[in-house]
Amino acid sequence: MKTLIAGVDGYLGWALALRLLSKGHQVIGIDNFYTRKAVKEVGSDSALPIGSFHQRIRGLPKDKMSKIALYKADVTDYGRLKKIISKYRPDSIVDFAEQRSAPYSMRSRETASHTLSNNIIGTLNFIYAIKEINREIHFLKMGTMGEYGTPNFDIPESTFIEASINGKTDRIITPKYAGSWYHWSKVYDTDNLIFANKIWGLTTTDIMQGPVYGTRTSEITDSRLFTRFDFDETWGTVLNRYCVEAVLGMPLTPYGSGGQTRAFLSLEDSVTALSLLLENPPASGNYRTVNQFTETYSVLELANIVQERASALGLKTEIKNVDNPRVEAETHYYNPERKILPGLGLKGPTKNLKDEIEVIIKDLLPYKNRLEKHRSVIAPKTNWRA
Ligand code: USQ
Repeated sequence: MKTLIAGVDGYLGWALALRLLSKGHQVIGIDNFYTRKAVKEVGSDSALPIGSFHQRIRGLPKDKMSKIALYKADVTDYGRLKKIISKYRPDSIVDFAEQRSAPYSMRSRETASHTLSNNIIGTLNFIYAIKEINREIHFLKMGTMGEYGTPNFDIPESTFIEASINGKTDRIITPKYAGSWYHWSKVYDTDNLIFANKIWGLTTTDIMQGPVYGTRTSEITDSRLFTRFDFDETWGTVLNRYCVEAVLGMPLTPYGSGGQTRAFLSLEDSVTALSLLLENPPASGNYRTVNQFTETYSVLELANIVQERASALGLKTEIKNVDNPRVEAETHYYNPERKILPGLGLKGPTKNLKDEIEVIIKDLLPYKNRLEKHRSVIAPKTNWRA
């Protein structure tokens, strides 16, 4: 299989490239290296050191090195994107090349505008490139569980649901109610993909993924192969942040009362899920919605688990609920459906959450001094209400 990964330099992009290469697939990677720059701009850095992209490729075994090509390219540059896709004519395209931070999107009009234009236009460019070059390319688009918000109904793993309004029944797109401009940008992408599927029959998998945690996959066996790992308030996600806080002896920071429940999965399970979806595309011309996660937890439950694991490793950690900078429900129903990935073989978490947390903390400990330099970027500053 020949797969183009947009955003190949990112947390998931690099880990997926390693997985596909290890399965003998060919990878064409593109990236504009925006995340590296944006993380530096907030005064932070990846907790785990990563080389330049070319250094990373040179660290691969020779047989894998020859199976990956890299292009510095921006997905909003349609001409360049189309040229690369035309040159390689991949079987599948994975799109991670989106501004991925909710807090960044909420900082100002400019960051909201950048998020919406980068994400929506990037996806539109892929839609047009696939339509023009080869409509059989399977497009695997990274959406988010956050598209749905936290509704008081089970979140179905289906694009449409039947609804009755004033006594009349019809099929409607499953309702979405996102919680940041970032999450809304993914809702708009979803609508555009559903429409492109309707008019041109593009074969699409739209992945509704929850927050990912972890430092390792089966391919990340030594530090030269590390993927990036962010922990600052803008670019880090909750469980990865807690692990850094534990390593630094800082209090763990559930926002508000901590009852916010989300659908989590490990980096290992994320790349397993992604490769299963790539190797098992929907029937030609179909659009498929997948809820990608393995377990649900509230952010307070996770803080308790990290505290306990950290303590087993000799790290004393407090939990300190902080004023919630976001506008979100802290007590709510949450029950997303999960059938497609278990049907393909990803039944539950491959590794126990507690063990994974221990692996993350052990991977971070050698870099404690590096993390110390960035202590000040951990506390939340971006306020949704401001
Ligand atoms: N949270 C805390 N403490 C923290 C950080 C976050 O309690 O120190 C809470 C947030 O208030 C929120 C939850 O944890 O309720 C998740 O926040 P997050 O920062 O881990 O994740 P989020 O902003 O939702 O976005 C992340 C990724 C995004 C992905 C999304 C999946 O950055 O790219 O799409 O997770 S989901 O959350 O399901 O929408």
